Order: sequence, then C-alpha cells, then structure tokens
Amino acid sequence: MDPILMKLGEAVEYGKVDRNSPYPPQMKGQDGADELTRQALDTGVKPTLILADALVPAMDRVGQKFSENKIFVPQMLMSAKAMGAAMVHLKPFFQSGDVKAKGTFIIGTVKGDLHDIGKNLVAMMVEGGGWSIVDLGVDVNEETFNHAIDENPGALVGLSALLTTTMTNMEEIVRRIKEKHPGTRILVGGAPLNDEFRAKIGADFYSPDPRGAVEYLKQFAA
Ligand code: B1M
Repeated sequence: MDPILMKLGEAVEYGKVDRNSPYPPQMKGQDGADELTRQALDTGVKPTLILADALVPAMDRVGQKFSENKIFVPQMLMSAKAMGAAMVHLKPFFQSGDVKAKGTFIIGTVKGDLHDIGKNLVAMMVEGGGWSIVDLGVDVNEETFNHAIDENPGALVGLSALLTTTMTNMEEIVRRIKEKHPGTRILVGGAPLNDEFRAKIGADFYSPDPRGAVEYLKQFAA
C-alpha cells in the first residue's frame, strides 16, 4: 500500500489530528490526518482510494479495539476528530459543479445517536451527485425532520443510525414522517441496518454505502 495511506490510517486509528496536536504522546511531532491527507492528494492519490484504503479501515480497527475493551470512548473520539480533519480536504473533490441542483436531500442521524462520520460521508457524496443538502446533524427527532420537509417540499429524506439501540428510533421517525408527508421517500442506512429492517419499518430504500444512496436518488432528479 502507498506509505502515505498507511501512515494516514495509523494517524486516524491512533487519533493524531495534526502535527501540532499533543495526542497521542507516542506520535508527538509527527504529521497527523490533516497533513497526511493533503500529502496523499498532492501526490495524486484519488479521494475515493484515500477513503477506502486508509480512513474507513482505520475506523473499523478502532471499532474492533473498542469491542475488545482495548480502547475507550475518549480514544474513539480522537479517532473521529482525526477522521474529520481528513474529510475537510476530501469534501471539495465530492462537490458538484452543477449550477442547478437535482433536488433537495434532507439528512440526519436519528435521535439518541451521535455518530456522524458515515452520515457526513453520505451527505458529501450526495452533494457531489448534484443535490442540495439540508444536514440536520445528529440526535434528530421526528419533529425536526418534519419541519425540514415543511420547509423543503418534495425533498427526499435520509436517516442514519449506528447503534442497535437507535435503529429502533428510526421506526417512529419513519412513521411520523409518512403520517405528515405521505409521499416522502425515505432512505435509511448505517452499519447495523439491513433491507429486512428497512422493510419492517416502512422506509423506501436501504443502502449500505453512500454510492447506493447516490444511485437511488438519480431516478428522482429534477
Ligand atoms: Co461508537 N459505537 N459509540 N462512537 N463507534 C460503534 C458504532 C460500535 C459498533 C463500536 C463497537 O462496539 N465495536 C458500537 C455500537 C454497538 C451496537 O450498537 N451494536 C458503538 C458504541 C457502543 C458507542 C457508545 C454507546 C459507547 C459508549 O458511550 N459506551 C457511544 C454512543 C453515543 C451515542 O451515539 N449516543 C459511542 C460513541 C462514539 C463516539 C462519539 C466516541 C464516536 C463517534 C464520533 C462521530 O461520529 N463524530 C464513535 C465512533 C467513532 C465509533 C466507531 C469506532 C466508528 C464509526 C464510524 O464513524 N465508522 C464505530 C465502530 C465501527 O463502525 N466500526 C462505533 C466509519 C463510517 C464511515 O462508517 O458510520 O458505518 P459508518 O457509515 C457507513 C455506512 O454505515 C453507510 O455509509 C457510511 C460510509 O460507508 N451509512 C449510510 C451510514 N449512514 C448512512 C445513511 C444512508 C446510507 C448509508 O442513507 C441515509
């Protein structure tokens, strides 16, 4: 693998945000996710490869270590921060040059859930596909989703959940959106979900990744 991508993966895994950040002490003075992502881009590595080969596998390793009690929430948080520092540099590459948006896509992580990296990636890619994004952030309840649809008639909606405990919150959010805005198309995603769950809660589409979301939306483009 490209040595820069290897280092970048390590920076995210160990939560090294940038050269000046004092955490983790064993990486003091080394480049962090910020510098390494820029270096990778400068040497011509494709943004999609940076995501697929360095960033996403690094977060998987973080999750694995957390499951095994080898690291705890503060370390996961530093890794998320490092991932965010990398994503800042990738975002411009996923932005579309389209002048007229294909439509509006409202997205949020469901109530009770604070995970936003996957949701941000989906938002970034969908925006790159030419859609206008209304990002409601994390811990979003049904009222907030419905209010956003009131403000953006005809918008499609994306719900993200990373916890088995919060994926159940989707069911109520989907029900309340469909009650108030029956024609609204709802797309769901997040690591613990699958299509069976999507069908059970009455959402319209499940995608395991941002690409699937972009493909699904194409048929509704204005
Ligand atoms: Co937490 N966390 N976390 N966490 N965290 C997981 C999810 C966990 C699997 C770790 C583990 O135990 N192995 C576990 C969940 C277990 C479960 O429910 N079965 C877990 C836990 C338990 C927790 C806490 C409860 C820990 C605690 O406090 N004891 C707590 C919950 C807080 C809360 O939300 N209320 C917690 C907290 C956190 C941090 C805040 C520290 C941090 C999040 C920071 C942030 O997001 N800003 C964090 C992190 C970083 C993780 C892991 C390590 C990484 C998540 C991530 O960003 N992955 C995660 C382990 C793992 O995933 N391997 C873990 C990378 C990202 C690109 O992937 O989000 O899956 P993902 O998104 C993918 C797809 O799922 C899909 O596309 C994305 C790109 O491919 N996708 C969609 C996502 N949304 C979509 C929407 C779509 C379509 C596709 O359409 C709308």
